[in-house]
Amino acid sequence: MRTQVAIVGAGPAGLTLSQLLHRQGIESVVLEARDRDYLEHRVRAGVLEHGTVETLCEAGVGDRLAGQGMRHGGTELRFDRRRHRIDFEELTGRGITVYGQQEVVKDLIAARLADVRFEVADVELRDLDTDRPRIRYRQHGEQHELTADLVVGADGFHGVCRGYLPSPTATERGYDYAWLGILAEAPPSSAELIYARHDRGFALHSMRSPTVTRMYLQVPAGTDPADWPDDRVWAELHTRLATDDGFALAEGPLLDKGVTEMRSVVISPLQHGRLFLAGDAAHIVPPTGAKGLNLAVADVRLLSYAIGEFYATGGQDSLARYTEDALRRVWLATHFSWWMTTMLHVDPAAGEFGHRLARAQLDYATSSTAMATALAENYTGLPYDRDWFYR
Ligand code: FAS
Ligand code: PHB
Repeated sequence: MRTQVAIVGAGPAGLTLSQLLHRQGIESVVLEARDRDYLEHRVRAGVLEHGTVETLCEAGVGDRLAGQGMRHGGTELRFDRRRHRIDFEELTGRGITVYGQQEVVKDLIAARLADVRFEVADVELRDLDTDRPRIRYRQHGEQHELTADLVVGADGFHGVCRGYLPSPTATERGYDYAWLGILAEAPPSSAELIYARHDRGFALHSMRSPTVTRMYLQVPAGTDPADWPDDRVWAELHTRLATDDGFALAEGPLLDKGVTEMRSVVISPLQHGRLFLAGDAAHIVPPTGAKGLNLAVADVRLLSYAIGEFYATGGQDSLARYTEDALRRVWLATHFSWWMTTMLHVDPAAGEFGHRLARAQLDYATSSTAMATALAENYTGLPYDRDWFYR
């Protein structure tokens, strides 16, 4: 088989790129290890930056998002049992949209179904340093080979494509804590997200629909979800989210429970010959700033500009500078994710000095318009237009 762009991975990065290229008349084939049902039910991110929403709508896959996505004009920081709203609209003129990652993936698969190969295995990349790279893979027991002009590794942090970079560096930082996430069949108890710092740890109240709430608790790294029976989860959420003005948290049956480890990793370079990495294959961030999914979309928006130029003019300058252009935004998002994480989580290793610094940042972010604007600008999303990327 032959195509113009071969993409490994049908997550948000791979599927969004395939759709953006399709809208430019550029062919692609997406190779995916899992089956469609798994991808469309994997519970992950929930917050879309304004740029991500714009990108999906411009790409022609925003109809359900426009109808079902929940638009938020702000968020709440909660500490000392008191509420502090950060008004995104007033500070930046923009908001965010809450719409589950699995819904984004459903919309993209529906648009790209003819060009996605599910349940592939043994993906191997070949001839990346030539102008005819090849991908060998197996599907349903048969061996296949796909030739292309370009290969994009969008296969997530545990994928194989990063392994084809000759000598990448990984700049990283670990955290001594993780998130226990639950999905509950309960109406959200707040119209907007609540980020709470309590002496016992961080808690986040998010949502997926008017009847489904998504919440997280800071737990020690390596926590086993089995150690957190439902009643213990609810008791801890009530404690950490309590306010003096009587906040009431609605309970309901749990639909999902899992632990997400927290790490920051940035790979460099993001390319080798005709191979380009995007999304979690290239970087991961702690979920506190809601940047993972949005960074993946920003990467492929940038790649779609460079690939479009390659096919329109034959020029390869933008492809050659992809790493430099992508990592500028990746490090801004990595910094914001680190700042939100250290400000809102109780880190035993940080001691009293670290605790006081975190409290000072919360006090400043909720009393200074300048600092609140910095938070709002990062949270709702940095610009995503071509000029900003190539500034
Ligand atoms: P993905 O990992 O989504 O997709 C990669 C795809 O490649 C997968 O479908 C995989 O099956 C496939 N693949 C892997 N190896 C392959 C191979 N060898 N051959 C073919 N296909 C292969 N982000 C947030 O912003 N907020 C959150 O709350 C949040 N929660 C998360 C919870 C969990 C448990 C995890 C793991 C991540 C979470 N993230 C969150 C981050 C997450 O949303 C990612 O940023 C997002 O999925 C990145 O998208 P992709 O880069 O497309 O990678
Ligand atoms: C979610 O709804 O899953 C979510 C929201 C905000 C975050 C992380 C996760 O910062």
